[in-house]
Amino acid sequence: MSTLEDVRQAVLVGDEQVMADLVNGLLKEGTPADRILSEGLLAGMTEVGRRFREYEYFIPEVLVAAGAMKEAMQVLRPHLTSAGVKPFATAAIATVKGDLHDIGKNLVATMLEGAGFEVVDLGVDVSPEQLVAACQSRPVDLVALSALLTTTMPAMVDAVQVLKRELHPAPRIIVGGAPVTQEFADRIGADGYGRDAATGAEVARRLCTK
Ligand code: B1M
Repeated sequence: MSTLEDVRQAVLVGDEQVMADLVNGLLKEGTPADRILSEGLLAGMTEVGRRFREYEYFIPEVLVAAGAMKEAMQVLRPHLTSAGVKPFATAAIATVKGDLHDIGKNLVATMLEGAGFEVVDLGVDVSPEQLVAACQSRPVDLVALSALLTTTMPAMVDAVQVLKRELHPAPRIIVGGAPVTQEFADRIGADGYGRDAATGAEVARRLCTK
């Protein structure tokens, strides 16, 4: 029988091999997917962050932990999203220029899918011009931007400015990521802010219902 603590530990040691079995085991026993995400995977990743900050972990350890998290998400994703529902809006999601962090962005993408969006994932290190081009190539109702570094927050400012200047009507814009706050979102003219992936999806849904 697997436990949420086993999942947390597997993230900490970056054990990709056991992830699918652990997550499938918990799902079979009836553990809700959102608890596996928050109390297993995210709890592990938070501890990885603390160890990285305090020089107990270095980049290789962080990368294997990220690999284990990704492996688990392959199994968990279909259980977090509702199947077969017609998308109620389209969201383009990206990590801003200069920033390569994608774990949080991928979670937000999953939650947006779960909230009924069709999600176009533009990846990481995405420039304002790429965002504009993506919005011009198909109808996009919402742009979701992630930044994990204080040094890439200015790229978020640029992205919001360029999207609002070039697109009429501009899509709704929601921002998030560890260094991003509601106050920053308001200051740069974003329409919404998500503290975490679940809140982000709720705010996104509200913005697109207005
Ligand atoms: Co980096 N890194 N990293 N890193 N990394 C951080 C962010 C850092 C806080 C670590 C630290 O020093 N304590 C620090 C930033 C410091 C700062 O700017 N204040 C840092 C640094 C410095 C760096 C490098 C510069 C290190 C170096 O090379 N010297 C470098 C930069 C590379 C670059 O981007 N150009 C770097 C590299 C890396 C790796 C490649 C090794 C790896 C990324 C792997 C990957 O993403 N594929 C990595 C990782 C894994 C981390 C930590 C440990 C974990 C990040 C993570 O995935 N967290 C991180 C420390 C930490 O955060 N504790 C750290 C789990 C994820 C689920 O959380 O992304 O915050 P997060 O997403 C959350 C919320 O923020 C929110 O929802 C999610 C939860 O529900 N959210 C949104 C995110 N986006 C949202 C968008 C929304 C709404 C909500 O709406 C659109």
